Amino acid sequence: MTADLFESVGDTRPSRGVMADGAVLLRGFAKPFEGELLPALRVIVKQAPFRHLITPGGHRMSVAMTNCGSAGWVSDRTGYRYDAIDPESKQPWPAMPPVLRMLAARAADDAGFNGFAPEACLINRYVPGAKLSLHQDRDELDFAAPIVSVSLGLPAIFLFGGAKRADKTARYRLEHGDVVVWGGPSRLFFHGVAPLADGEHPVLGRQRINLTFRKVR
Ligand code: MD6
Ligand code: FE
Repeated sequence: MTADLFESVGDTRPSRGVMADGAVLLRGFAKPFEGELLPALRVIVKQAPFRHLITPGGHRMSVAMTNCGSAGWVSDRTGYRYDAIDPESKQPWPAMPPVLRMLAARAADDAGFNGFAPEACLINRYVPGAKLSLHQDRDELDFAAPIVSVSLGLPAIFLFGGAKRADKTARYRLEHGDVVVWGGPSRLFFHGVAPLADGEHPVLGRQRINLTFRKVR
């Protein structure tokens, strides 16, 4: 039922909705930052190109990833971890641009999490068909801090469950500029992204970019 409140119907979308205790959807929150955000992302991706990581189980992820900030999320045969060094370039990840830091902090603030200072920004790139299986975000040391998630480009269906993997999932359509702030009681809830539907976004073309900001330490 709740999910229906956030379906995109013309321009009647509410600007804000509660997905669960601790999880808030801020429609279009990133739009005012777009002009600075997209050029900043292009610079990062030039320095640290998208790559398909291998899971500990040996599967190649369909989502391509990179990072900026003082730590980046990586996966390989040995497991998941945060690393200050990009394993491809052997260099530190690109610094987090002030516009990204500010967007994340303002969104968190708006959702009631004051003083959010992310160390890592994981940048995910989906092409049509790419998906993210149901998972929990639990590689961070500090679960008191929220995660701020920014969606850009093609819309995606975000699957949002509960504390147990088997819990029923709600579906939210996340569009260009939408921000989800997620913490507190739902910080460890299972979630994923359904296979991306094909389409052409006027600004980003045939892809979806998602940024997740995390406090790691
Ligand atoms: C995505 N997001 O939207 C993947 N995790 O592409 C996530 O896995 C995620 O959006 C934790 C909190 C918010 C998220
Ligand atoms: Fe996640």
